[in-house]
Amino acid sequence: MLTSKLEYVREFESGNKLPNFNWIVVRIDGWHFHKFAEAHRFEKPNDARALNLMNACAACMLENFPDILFAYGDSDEYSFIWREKTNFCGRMESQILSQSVSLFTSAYVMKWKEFFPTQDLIYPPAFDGRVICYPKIKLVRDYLNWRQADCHINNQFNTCFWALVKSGKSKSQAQKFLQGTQTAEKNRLLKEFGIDYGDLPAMFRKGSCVYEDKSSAEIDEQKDPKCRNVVIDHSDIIGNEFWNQHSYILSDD
Ligand code: DGT
Ligand code: MG
Ligand code: MG
Repeated sequence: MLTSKLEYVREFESGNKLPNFNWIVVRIDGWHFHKFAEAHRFEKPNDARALNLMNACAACMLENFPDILFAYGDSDEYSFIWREKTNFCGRMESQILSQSVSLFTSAYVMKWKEFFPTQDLIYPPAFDGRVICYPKIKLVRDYLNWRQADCHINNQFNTCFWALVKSGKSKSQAQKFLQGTQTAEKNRLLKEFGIDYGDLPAMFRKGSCVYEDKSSAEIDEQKDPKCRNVVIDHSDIIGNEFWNQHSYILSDD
């Protein structure tokens, strides 16, 4: 009796159902990771342990959420592309977002020791998240192009910045020195420090892609058919080659 009388409070709940026939992108980003990276002694400008941990969390997302088709990440961020026709959580934005952020964060904490065996996790990391809907596949491709281009620009800048700082310049001098420089000038500068930009690990230059590999999946009768063959690589996703070779990823029906 009492509960039915009180149920009217439910009507105050607001929910946002994401529009049908839209690809859903969830982007997660580390909260104040400049501070978190410092506190946990991340190597500069790229800490392979931290990036591999992010990649393992992204793989965990694909293993747990079958409607995620593709993920791309670099630095402290990851973007997840959900099937256009997903009906996960009835397409309710707050549920998709909160489940994504909470699973990613708990995986980050659970897997920490595996990637940082000699560094304690000294305070709880947090991630923010946002949802973006794209009605056309071209927009999804352009979104991914934008994130990979951003990874390149940031990585090239950071590599130059830390090379200058290591050579004795102050942080503000290094910042000033790099102001307005173009890609070719930055590459020349790195050469002077004995760094060939193209030789840096692809994970630093290109970021990471996580997806289900259906092309080479061998039929393993022991394996649960629901279990996805999730792979991580550092492909160039701006060109068409990757998408021509993996056309099944985004053409999912
Ligand atoms: P936010 O996202 O507004 O809460 O603030 P931040 O500090 O997370 O800034 P953001 O997301 O724009 O930039 C990522 C920060 O994370 C950047 O300041 C450096 C840090 N970071 C990410 N990956 C690495 C790494 O591999 N090594 C080091 N040293 N720092 C990293
Ligand atoms: Mg951040
Ligand atoms: Mg970030």
